Amino acid sequence: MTDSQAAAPTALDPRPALASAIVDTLVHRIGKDAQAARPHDWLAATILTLRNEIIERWMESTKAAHAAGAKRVYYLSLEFLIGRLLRDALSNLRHNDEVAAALASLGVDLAAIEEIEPDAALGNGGLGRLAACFMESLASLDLPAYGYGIRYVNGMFRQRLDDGWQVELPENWLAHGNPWEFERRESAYFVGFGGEVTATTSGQVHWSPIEAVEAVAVDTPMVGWRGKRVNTLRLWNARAFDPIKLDRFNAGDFEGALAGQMRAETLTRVLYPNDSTPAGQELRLRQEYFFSSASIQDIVRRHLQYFGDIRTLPEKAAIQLNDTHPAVAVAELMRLLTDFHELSFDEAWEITRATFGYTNHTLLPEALESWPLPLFERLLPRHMQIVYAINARLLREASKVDGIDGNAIAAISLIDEGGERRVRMANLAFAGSHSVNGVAALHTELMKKTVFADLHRLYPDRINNKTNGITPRRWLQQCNPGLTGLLVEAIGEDFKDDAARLTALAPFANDSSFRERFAMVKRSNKVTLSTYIKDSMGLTLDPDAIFDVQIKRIHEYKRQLLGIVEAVALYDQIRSHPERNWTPRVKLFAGKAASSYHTAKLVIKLANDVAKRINADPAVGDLLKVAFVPNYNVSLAEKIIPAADLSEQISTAGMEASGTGNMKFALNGALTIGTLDGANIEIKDHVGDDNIFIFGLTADEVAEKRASGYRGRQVIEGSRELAQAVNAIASGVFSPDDPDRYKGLMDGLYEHDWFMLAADFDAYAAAQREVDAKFGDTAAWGRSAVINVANMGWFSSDRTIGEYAKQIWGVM
Ligand code: CBF
Repeated sequence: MTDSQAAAPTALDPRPALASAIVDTLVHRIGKDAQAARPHDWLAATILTLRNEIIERWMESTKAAHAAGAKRVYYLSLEFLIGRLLRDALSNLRHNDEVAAALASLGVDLAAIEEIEPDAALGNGGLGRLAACFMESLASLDLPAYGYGIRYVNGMFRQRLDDGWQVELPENWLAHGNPWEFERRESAYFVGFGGEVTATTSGQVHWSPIEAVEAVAVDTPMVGWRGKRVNTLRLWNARAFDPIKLDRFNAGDFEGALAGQMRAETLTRVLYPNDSTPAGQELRLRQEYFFSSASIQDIVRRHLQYFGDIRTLPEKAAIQLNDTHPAVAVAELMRLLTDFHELSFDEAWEITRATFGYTNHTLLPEALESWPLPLFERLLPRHMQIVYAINARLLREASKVDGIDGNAIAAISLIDEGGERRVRMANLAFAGSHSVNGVAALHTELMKKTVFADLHRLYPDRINNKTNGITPRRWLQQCNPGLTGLLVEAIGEDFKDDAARLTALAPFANDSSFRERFAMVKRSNKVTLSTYIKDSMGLTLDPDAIFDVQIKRIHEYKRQLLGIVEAVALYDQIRSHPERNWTPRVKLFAGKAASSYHTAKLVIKLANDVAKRINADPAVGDLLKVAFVPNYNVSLAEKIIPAADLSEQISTAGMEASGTGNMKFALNGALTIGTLDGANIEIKDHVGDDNIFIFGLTADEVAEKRASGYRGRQVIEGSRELAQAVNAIASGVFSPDDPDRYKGLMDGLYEHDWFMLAADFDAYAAAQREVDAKFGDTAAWGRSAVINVANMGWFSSDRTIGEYAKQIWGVM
């Protein structure tokens, strides 16, 4: 397809009138003239003008799906990390140049206003960003779909570093309003909590909640590539039914009069409240039920409106549970089918199972949600009954299968009976779905062998793999226009419509003049990033150094600590052997730690302490620089990834389900240094062993070591480099103001080393020296970088969504 086949002209045309359309919007919608307008006004006016076209396409998409009686996909996710939307929409509608020119004619810089758009951070990390990539791919593949989630008033916190310590500040993405969203007051649902359940003699069950809130839909259009389709992201807002109790207000009890509204608003106030307190846990379960219930009611309402018969739900609706957060939706659909539509339990169960699919995103025990049974029962008494009924049926089925013994029954049960009784949401999601998928090949195999081993024995056909993907629109075309332009020159436009066509680039890996231009694009991206870091952090970077990047949530299993300890060891080596031909290196870290995760916060502080000392040491100069870039979010990732040479994907093998950052870096021509974990394995298979640096223990070896009672001490004492680095950190070399600050952290490596940092250290350091050598060989590095780009098309989320669509949802 060529540009002339881009989005057909509609509301924005005739194009020369675009500038006056924007001014008209500014005057009539924002209430300002061009002289008085501030940058935020221009941003809103631009979005509102562009939105006119989007709305028309949105309506067409909805009508077409209706006319065709199409099956719809419903993606339920507690997180949608959508980031900024203007550049995404402009680029997908191919209006970048016209809008930039129109704004320029008004003296407004498009890039500058794009930069002030708030980063919608309605998610924590990979799972939420995946949901955003999936929404974009669903629209790009022209599949009718709705995303359902929560409209958090404060998304993921803003991270500030105070003397290297993380400080969490509220993220106020709605401060200037949100021109993308549409409140749908008519799509509002009653969501109840607590109370009691009664049954009539005829068996009719009635739940009378003691408390209720109204869930009100707020819709955001999700524009697909070339504007082919526009789907809906429907986020729920909570409202009290009775926002103000006038009698109490008039009696002078102002707080009491507004308490209901406050309580309702708390539900959608903040993303993932700190759930370490009982009050926080309860809020989290309330959030999960709130959005699941509203979404299921909305899906059932739409189905009945369009198709009339609830029994045909699985033919017309595929509901995907993004992890266990919406798992209570299984019980909610059962409740609606049995209590309101009067289906038998068996029939309701058939329909439910045929409608739901469940994606598991982690095997970490702390992320496999379970709720204390008394809490679940108190908040959701009817659902508790349904969970018991499902469990009885499940355990009956299990007891008929050969080889399923008492232990297996206990593991399959929806109720964890070991210690405090808890409701297991992963088991509920598994039992209530016809498909259960993992997000990378290794992760899926480990699901079968570990957490779901017994459920897998019971339902051997249910678990399947769908390796994650990323949208190449945002993660190549939008974030890296330089590379995109070069690719178009080399292989034409086809790859924009089908990322698999990137393979056409492979022969260019051997073309030295192409490699030179490729290197120039990378260098220019590095200069841009260096300017950003200079402006925001005051640190000067050498764009000719290797940019070695680890950006992701801070977690022990992701092993930022391994990267830091290796930086300390390298620092030591450079000082001890200044005569060696060191490859200049910039080590960049960024990421947020959960507010209650003290070790992760200490790792951030350590990275900053190490950076402070190394960056000030004239003995290393430009040979080594370390920076922890604050407030990691989608927009920052869009700046850093195109500038990276080396992508750090160094999790303890078996612990990262997939990773998606790994895909974004490789697509932008960075080489990966990584373990055989998650999707790194499939990246290695696609780019080839010579174009990736793999090191360390395998998942099986990690499991064996743990089982054999491994401790880090012996390894540390046997590795001079590691021992020196660990001892320097432990003894306060990097924390002279508080010499014991990292003693406990380092003692942990000696005593248990659960994450195998010591065990993998030497292999990691050796791989880094291979990196140095290869980076020094410009031709070899360039060849590998080009081969990476050429082979990353498979990791497009279009491929992933295509697999879900065909194999799980039956919509392709
Ligand atoms: O599947 C998407 C991502 O999800 C996580 O971020 C998660 O929250 N469980 C995993 O940790 C990632 O490995 C995975 O890529």
